[in-house]
Amino acid sequence: EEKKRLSYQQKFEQAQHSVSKKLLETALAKESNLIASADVTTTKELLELAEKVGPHIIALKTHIDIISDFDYQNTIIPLKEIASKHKFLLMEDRKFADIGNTQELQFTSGVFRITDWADFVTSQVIGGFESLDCFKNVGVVAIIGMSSKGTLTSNNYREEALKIALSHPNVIGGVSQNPIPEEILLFTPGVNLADSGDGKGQQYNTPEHVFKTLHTDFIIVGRGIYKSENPEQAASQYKSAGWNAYLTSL
Ligand code: BMP
Repeated sequence: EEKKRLSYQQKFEQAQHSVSKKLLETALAKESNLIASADVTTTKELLELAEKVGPHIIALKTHIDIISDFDYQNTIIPLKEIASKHKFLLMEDRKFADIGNTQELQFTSGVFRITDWADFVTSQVIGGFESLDCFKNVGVVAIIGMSSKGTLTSNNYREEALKIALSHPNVIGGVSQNPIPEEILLFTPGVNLADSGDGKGQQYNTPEHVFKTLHTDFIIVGRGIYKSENPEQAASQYKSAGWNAYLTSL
């Protein structure tokens, strides 16, 4: 018989970090484990997408540095309003990958001032344990393994990366295509119901696959939603597929 996973309720009860609690609470309230990746390049597209998918998601993942007309007042302030209206969190997929001092500057300064608005951020752990100390007020999702063909995140790399992730108090979870210990949350991108790849190295799995084989907690879907003719409907479909796959894996 297959090993049972912990439920969101059980994970909520054992969670230490306020952002983990918030994510799990939101998942239970909205019956969703869907994170939409908003890889669009204008403020208008970002806000329109957030408004459409908002009711179905627990978090919106941004690559804020691809927004060509970024402006704190016109991009972040309305985005935060939409997030609070539809009750989802903001996940900035910055993938920090430097020494602690530089990451701290990248996190707090420049035009993006990520520290002022992101609920949680992604970071590589290549800079070592102390490089994560600067992310005090947010949750960190550590990049353990990548979804792309030929990634250097080998077994050995993932093992070492996990040691840092599991021991650092700022870390709430990991991004991976492999199972990770249940003490931290598992975020899995590379999820698409229609495609198996994108011709640029991305490799896709279905929600069923990642819940069954990885016991993932949250699926991250980009083009499956924002490139769809009807992103609102696509978000609703991925939400149902993800939630049903979670229930089946219990
Ligand atoms: P899409 O579903 O369109 O392939 O988008 C996937 C998103 O997840 C992108 O924003 C990408 O940066 C991110 N991502 C990924 O695809 N694989 C990883 O291993 C880590 C990621 O953050």
